[in-house]
Amino acid sequence: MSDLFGTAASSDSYDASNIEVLEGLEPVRHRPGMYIGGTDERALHHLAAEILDNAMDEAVAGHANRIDFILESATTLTIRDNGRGMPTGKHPKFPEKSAVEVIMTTLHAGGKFSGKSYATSGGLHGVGASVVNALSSALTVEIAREKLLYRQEFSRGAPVTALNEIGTAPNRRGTTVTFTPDTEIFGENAKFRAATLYRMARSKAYLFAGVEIRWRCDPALLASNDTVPAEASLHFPGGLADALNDATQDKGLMISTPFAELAELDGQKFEWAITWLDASEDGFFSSYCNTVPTPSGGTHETGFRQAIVRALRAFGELVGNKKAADISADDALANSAVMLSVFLRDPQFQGQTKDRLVSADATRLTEQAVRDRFDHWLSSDTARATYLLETAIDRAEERKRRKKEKEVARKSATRRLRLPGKLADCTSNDSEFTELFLVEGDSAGGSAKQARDRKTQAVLPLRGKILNVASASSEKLTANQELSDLALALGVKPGKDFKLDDLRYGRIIIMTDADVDGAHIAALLMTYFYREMPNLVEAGRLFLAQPPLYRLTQGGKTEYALDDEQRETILAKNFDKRSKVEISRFKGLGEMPPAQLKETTMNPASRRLLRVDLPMRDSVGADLRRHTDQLVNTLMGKKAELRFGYIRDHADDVLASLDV
Ligand code: 28F
Repeated sequence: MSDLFGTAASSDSYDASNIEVLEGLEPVRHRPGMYIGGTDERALHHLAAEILDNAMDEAVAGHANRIDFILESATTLTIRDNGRGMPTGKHPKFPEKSAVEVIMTTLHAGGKFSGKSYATSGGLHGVGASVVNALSSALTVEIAREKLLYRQEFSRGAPVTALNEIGTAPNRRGTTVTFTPDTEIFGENAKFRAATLYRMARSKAYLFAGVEIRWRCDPALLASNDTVPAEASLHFPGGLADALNDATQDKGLMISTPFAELAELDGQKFEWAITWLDASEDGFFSSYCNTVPTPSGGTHETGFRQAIVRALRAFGELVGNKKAADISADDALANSAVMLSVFLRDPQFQGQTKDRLVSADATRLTEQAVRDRFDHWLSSDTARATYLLETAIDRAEERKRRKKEKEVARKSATRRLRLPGKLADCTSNDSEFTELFLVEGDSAGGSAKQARDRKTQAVLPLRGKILNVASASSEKLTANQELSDLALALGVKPGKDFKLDDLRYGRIIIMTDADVDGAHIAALLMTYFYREMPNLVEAGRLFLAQPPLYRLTQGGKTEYALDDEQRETILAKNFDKRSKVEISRFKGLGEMPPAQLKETTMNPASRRLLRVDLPMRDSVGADLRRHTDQLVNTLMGKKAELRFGYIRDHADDVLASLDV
């Protein structure tokens, strides 16, 4: 994002022109939830985190090394850094306003996300100061800069004084923000909890060894709480290794010293600490980006996990342990306690509260930073490495055993369920990769059974017209043998007891003849699935096979066409006009030689499938179900006049699509 006047501002020679001003604060007070995720106690403490992030950014950028974090009372918090001090110059675009006022009263005011003033910052959080201001009944900013002391006061986002010079600051500098969250917004939740703030300050201090956070709290607020001191100096040169020891001090450990290091790659920083706990303990994975917690994980965690499991597998290979190849990241990290903190130049976050890192290069960079060092750590103590590896292998074996048991249970369950006799089942039990083809009539069923891959493809022939569930009574539905056989073959109960996990196949493929009857049966089946197993459709498990209608041959060359239109296109484009092209039309799938049915319609490597999806998904949003129900009733329901009306209204779309 370029600055307003195109002046190339380096990180230090910041001036007011770097501020991109985007919009006022009204929306923040109308919908605070959009900015801080709610107005509960958690959201209240988010205000403190925003201001602390700004102070931390100044420290991480190397301009501050101390932050004061003072809980004056349950409703007022002061945070101070000894950084450069917010810029006090006039903002060129608003000559009547100071840069401070612009930063504090406009949303997204701040060059932070343009990365000019800060090499790595909370980035998206860098716009927090104005949000805190809008949601505080009183907020004061004090700035010590260039030996002068300035102060400006605000209430609910609006300035109540100008930025006034109030004295001199001969030997200090930095920014102080004191604020009282607005009870109009937070109601009775507007009380800070000392323990929450203390943990927040301590967590930040662990994340950046270059800063000391001085905690102070009104003793009256500590009452019974003995884990929170009234005063503390929070400074951890040991970084995450200290943090991890602190977090696991009362847990049984599997190894004595954690694997903890800090690496710099491409000007960005990667710090981590991991240890493994006793099997009885629960592990955890705490990750951060630019000192901002990423509770929903993300690409940095992915990279870290890959490094650990790949290094363990490589160690296994080194010591000739063949089973090492089968361990997964979950096996390698089971019962582990991990802290991972990365500092990236331009982090990309996702999710409602932006708590998931999605920066693509973070995976590669984090893996690169960790992998070599973990290789080294493993080979520096092979007894410990072997212990870790064998524990991971035990987990992999356990996992495979459980999977086998589940498959055997499924197989026996379906045997108990007495599958319909006409179902030609597949041999694989891994429902993730198996498919059930629904075909009309026994002759098509015969060809399909010959053409299929017996390991992963099952075939269920259906006899004649399927009941139209959109117009049939529920008694007729339950009495219908075809449909109850279908549900039995799928291993599911239709209707409200439907569970996607019960499905015996990963995909259900409707493979009817490429003629009008086939299309009608497909429509009846889709109506059945939509009405009786909507989650199966929404989960994208229902497909339409695309059998060809024509075969075109000329000499040794053969092509297939789905319909008249494609036949014309292929004729025009792929065949030599000078000699005759033999065109034959397939009566039905039963007429098709199995080899061709396989190649054109069933083989995943060469076929094309149409996934059945709900219409208008993006245009109707939430009431998608209502719209779809209406459409299905119109097209398949009892009232023929609705159908005719729809066809009349949409006939020209159909004609247009046929290009007649
Ligand atoms: C208690 C909270 O907010 N500290 C801050 C600075 C320093 C600069 C700055 C802040 C618009 C957005 C660039 C000064 N001189 N503590 C804080 N310290 N903001 S907030 O600049 C604001 C600009 O990013 C600063 C030179 N460069 C930056």
